[in-house]
Amino acid sequence: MSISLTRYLVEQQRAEGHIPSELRLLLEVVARACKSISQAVNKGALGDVLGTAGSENVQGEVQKKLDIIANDVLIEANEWGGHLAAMASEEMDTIHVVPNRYPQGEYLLMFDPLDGSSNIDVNVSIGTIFSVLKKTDASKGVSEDDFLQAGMHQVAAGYCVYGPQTTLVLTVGDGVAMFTLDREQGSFVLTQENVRIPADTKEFAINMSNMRHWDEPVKRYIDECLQGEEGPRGKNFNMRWIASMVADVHRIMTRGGVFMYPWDKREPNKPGKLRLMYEANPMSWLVEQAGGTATNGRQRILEIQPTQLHERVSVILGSKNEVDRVTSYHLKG
Ligand code: AHM
Ligand code: MG
Repeated sequence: MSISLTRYLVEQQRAEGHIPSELRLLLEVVARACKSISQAVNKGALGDVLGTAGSENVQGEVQKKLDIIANDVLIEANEWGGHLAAMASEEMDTIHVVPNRYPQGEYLLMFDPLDGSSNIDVNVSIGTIFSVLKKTDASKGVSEDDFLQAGMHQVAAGYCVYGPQTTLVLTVGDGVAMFTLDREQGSFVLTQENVRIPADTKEFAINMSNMRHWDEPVKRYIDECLQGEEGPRGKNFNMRWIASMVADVHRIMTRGGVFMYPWDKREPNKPGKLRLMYEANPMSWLVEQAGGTATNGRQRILEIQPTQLHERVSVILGSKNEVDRVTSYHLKG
């Protein structure tokens, strides 16, 4: 008998006490929004959803039509339910406070509505990443400061990958569960529980074209992998790079591996390319919940105290023994 996302969440709420009803509602609404986004993604050229929108986001990146569509879907789905105080997104300069006409809840939702945007027009996997926090002071109005909590305070995190299948991957702090969208039923069905990332791997993911800009510890690690059986690692490695963090992390969730988007010398003043609050934090929590590790090379990502909504971070995550190795190379250097 198949278990729907709704049933899984109700059972979590009942048996484990992990999910208050407001959070359950929030997660169901996010899942519903992901279904709509999946539909828009699937239409492609037939739905006039490909190409650029002719605008830039706060980080100076050109926005694709689907970036904006996905952002709007998530905002519209979530603002009226009474479970949220505010939302923040890669595609919005500042936070979106729930309008006065709707009741305000205590939760804060952050998302990268469409991750891996460069893959949209070429029909390669993309995804949505989300992270949920709770306001620390329920008696005050919501502001951007409420969002600036370290990742270890997340109460839920997940992503939805729009690939050959649409798969929602979720944690509420009790391990990681995967749900596959059954398009005939219109619902997400539980397809894997207790997802575990093996501690060892022979696969790494990094954008090799940036090699000349990397820092020494990253160069050393990749160089040792490339030497294969004849090198210090004594085994051959395989490489993958999808240019969509969601798809790369999903592969790691499924069969292990290490993913890196490290700091590099192209823009030395930026700590990295990926964003801490709505990319690195949710992915790091999911990875840790599946037995993996996530650091910025020196520190556990979930312990980083954010100072800005859109701040960036260096990311090394996945199979524990590999991430520990890369981290140790940084700490020794
Ligand atoms: P986006 O959120 O604007 O799509 O950018 C983030 C993406 C990640 O999904 C992916 O790992 C990385 O950027 C790819 O970068 P690059 O094009 O440098 O390979
Ligand atoms: Mg992104």
